This record gives sequence, C-alpha cells and structure tokens, in this order.
Amino acid sequence: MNIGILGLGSLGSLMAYHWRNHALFVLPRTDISSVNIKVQDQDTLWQTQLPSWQGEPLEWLVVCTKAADTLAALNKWKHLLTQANNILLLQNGMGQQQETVQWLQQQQINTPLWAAMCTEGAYQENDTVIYAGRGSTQIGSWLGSEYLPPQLPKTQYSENIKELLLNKLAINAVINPLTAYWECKNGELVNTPQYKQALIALSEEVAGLYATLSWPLSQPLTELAQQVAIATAANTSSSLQDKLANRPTELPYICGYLLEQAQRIAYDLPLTQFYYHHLSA
Ligand code: KPL
Repeated sequence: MNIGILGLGSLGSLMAYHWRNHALFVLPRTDISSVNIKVQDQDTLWQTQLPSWQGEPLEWLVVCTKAADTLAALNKWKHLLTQANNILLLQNGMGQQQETVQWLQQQQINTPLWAAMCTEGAYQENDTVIYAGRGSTQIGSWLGSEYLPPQLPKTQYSENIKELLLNKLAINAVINPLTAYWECKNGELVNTPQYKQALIALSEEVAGLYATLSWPLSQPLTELAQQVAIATAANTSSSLQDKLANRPTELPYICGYLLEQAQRIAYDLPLTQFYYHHLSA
C-alpha cells in the first residue's frame, strides 16, 4: 500500500516505523528529495531514508503535523491532493478537522476525510524518536460516510470517532495545561496533593461544559484524568515537551477549542482560561 506522511514529528516517525513494510512517501516542508528518520523501539534502532512524494497515487495521506499547521501543510501540496484516495488527520486536539472540511470544500477537493484518535507515546531525543508507550490508533470517517477504504495498517476502524476524540480532548484539556503549567510529569498530577486538587477542579470544570453541551464522556472526568495520569505517569505531556522546547503548543486546539465552544453558549471556564492565557503568554 502507498502511504504518504505529512509531518514527520515524533508521531509521524512512529507511524512510519509501524508502516515500514509499505511504500512510504514523505511530504516535507522544503524541496528535498528524501528524509532520514530514526526510531528507537526498546533495543531496536530502525533507520531509513524516505523519498519525497512526487504525486504517486496514495491510498492514504496521513497528516501528523501539529493541529495548527494542518492547513498550511496541506496547502503546499494542494496541486497533488487529488492523487490521494483518503486523507487522515492523526493529531491531538479538535477544531482542525472542521477547518480541513471547509478548506477541502473551498479547494473543491472531494477526497474523503478521516480522523484518528491515537494513544501511542513517542518523543524526540536529538535526531531519534523514542517509542515510549504502546497504544492504539482508531480511525473513523469524519463526515460519517459508510465507505470503507483498504485498511490502514496498525489501525482499527471506529464508528464513533468524534466521541473518542471528544473523550481524548477532555483528558488533554486537564492533563496538558496542568503539566505544562507546573512543569511536572503526568504522574505527579496524582501524587502531589496540590496538583491533584488542581486536577480535580479542572476536571470538574471541563466535565461541566461537556454535560451542558451533551457531549459524552466514557466515565467521570476526575476518574478518567487520574487513570490516564497514572497510566502515563512517566510521560512528559506533549504540551510540556513543546513548552520546554520553545515550540508552540497544541493548547489552542485543546483549551482554545473548549473556550470557543463555551463562549458560544456564554458558559464560563475560569480555570481553563487562566491556564490557557498563562501558557499562551
Ligand atoms: O495525549 C497526551 C499528551 O501528552 O498530549 C497525554 C494523554 C496527556 C499523555 O501524555
């Protein structure tokens, strides 16, 4: 299967590793003919050189950029996008999917849009991506189409991808701003009484918005956020990694998205607002 990867950050590189037995192409930001990647999976170091996409037909074009970079990244390749049978957004956050639907319509590109919810963990150390936590990747049609393309390896189909993404968004809306604000590992949010109090307060605030919007949560958010903080205790959250590396965080597509939804119904999210503004400063 031909797969194109747009955005070779830690997640894009990890997916390339998963799909290493397929014909992979990268869509780099600059005009280079290939990209080197290295992924460390426990004792195995996988390294390869992936060719740049020249418009070969793709079964899947997978966007692994930061949410905020989605449209700029797609725009660079718009003249070739009709060569991709399916576009998948494999990113944290919410809001970019709706922006992409609109952008595709404006460009009159009818390629089916898919979204993914991924629980894999990876981070970059120098020029190597470390596969830190095994998880899964669920994908579903963003507009609810019933058409099923050839299965993207190492993913499972979900019929309720929006619910899964909203659930993940709620978890990220609690763990990411708190870990970035306190500069702590995920696990410290449950082990340090002061941070745990903050986790409970923020979970209650976000859960209140979800209830008001009738957005489903698989469990009470205070429990869910603590479970994920424990399960990923040794992780540095993606927002803290970004903050420490002086990169823009994905918080506009996490807290920012929730603040926008709350504003539309005049609902207050004082804690979310506080952390978001503090971290955006
Ligand atoms: O998705 C994550 C992230 O860091 O962005 C969590 C679930 C918080 C794990 O680190």
